Amino acid sequence: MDQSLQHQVSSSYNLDQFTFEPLGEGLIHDTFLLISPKGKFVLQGFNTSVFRFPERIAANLSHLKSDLEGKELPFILPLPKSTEEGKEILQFEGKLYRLFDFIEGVTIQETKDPNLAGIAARAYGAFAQATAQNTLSNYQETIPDFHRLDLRYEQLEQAAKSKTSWTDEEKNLLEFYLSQSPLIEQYQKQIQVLPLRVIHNDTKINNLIFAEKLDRVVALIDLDTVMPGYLMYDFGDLVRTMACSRSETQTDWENVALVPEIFEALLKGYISGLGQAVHAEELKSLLLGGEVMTALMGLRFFTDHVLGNIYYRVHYSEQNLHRAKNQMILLRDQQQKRDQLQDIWKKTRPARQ
Ligand code: GN1
Ligand code: MG
Repeated sequence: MDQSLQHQVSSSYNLDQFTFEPLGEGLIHDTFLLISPKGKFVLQGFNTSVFRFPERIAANLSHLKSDLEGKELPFILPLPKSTEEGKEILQFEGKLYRLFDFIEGVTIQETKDPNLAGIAARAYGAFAQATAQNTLSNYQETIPDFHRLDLRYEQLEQAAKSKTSWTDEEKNLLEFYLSQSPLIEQYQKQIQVLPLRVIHNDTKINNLIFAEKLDRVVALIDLDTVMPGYLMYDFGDLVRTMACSRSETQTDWENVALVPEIFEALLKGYISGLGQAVHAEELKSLLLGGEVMTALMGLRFFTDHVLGNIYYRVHYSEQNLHRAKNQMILLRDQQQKRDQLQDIWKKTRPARQ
C-alpha cells in the first residue's frame, strides 16, 4: 500500500496513523489488516474487473441491513464502514476500497472435524433462514449468472474453440468436463422447480470467523456475492470445499476424495440452521448441490486456464489447470459415491419429507 493511499484512507475514515499487513487467502480482492490507535480494521481493495457493478453490491448490502434489522442473528454480518463523506466505497486514483471493522476470532482454511463442519454449515443455513422473508426483487445479481452451471459449460465450449494446441492432460480434462452434459441437464431440470432465495454464494469455511474455542461462529464475512440463488448453491459449495480430503489447490491427486462423514455433518448442520420452511424440492436439490458446484468450479478454473489465467490469481502458470484437475477428481468421486450419499441424505432429511 503506497503512502498516498495510506493518507487517503487515514483522512477518509478519520483513522490517524496506522500500520498494515496483508490479510487472507482470497483469490479476488486485495485485503489488508490496519492497526491504528482507534482499533483494527480491514481494508479491501476492490477487484472491479470481477465485480463490475459495485453499486449493486452497495445496494444489496443496504437492503440486507434493513431487512435483518431487529432480527436475532446468531452471528455478526460485517458491512462496509462509511467514509467521512458518508460513502461505503472510497474511490482513489481510479481504484475502489472499502473498510470494515476487524472481528476478533479465528479463521481456518480447512477442517477434517465433522463437528466443526457441522457448526459452519449451520451458520450458512441460519443465514438462509434469516433472509427467507427478504424481498427478493430488491436484490440484484452482483455478478450476472454467477452460478449458472449450464452457461459455465458453454463458456468452456467457446473458450476451447480459440485454443489451437492442447497437451494430453488438457485434452483429458476437456473431454471429462464436456462429458458432464447429463449433469448439466439434471441441473437445468432441477432449477425449474426451485424457489430463488437470498443466499451467500461463497460458503467456504474461511468466510466464517469462529470464536476462540471453535465452538460457534461469530461472524459471516465476504458478503459481496449475497444475491438471489438456490440453497443448492450454498450447500453445494460447502460440500465442495469442506467434504473433500484435500483443498482445491492441492495436487496429490491420489488423495483427493469426497469424505462421506463430513458430507453427513454438513447436511445435518445445514438443515438444522435452515429450520422449518424448506421446500421438498430444495431438500432434494441438496443432494445434487455438491456435484453442481464442483463441476462449476472445475469448469471455471479450466476455462480460465484455457483463456490464459485472466480471472483467478495464480502462483504458477499451470495452477488453474491443476485446480480444475483437483475438482475433476472430486467430482468423479462424488459421482461414484452417489448411492452412499443418497443413503445419508435419506436418513438425515426431516421426517415430514
Ligand atoms: C473466488 O476470492 P474468493 O476466494 O472469495 C470466487 C469463488 C470461488 C473461489 C474459489 C467472485 O472466491 O466463486 O469459489 O474463488 N469468487 C468470485 O477459491 O469469483
Ligand atoms: Mg468470495
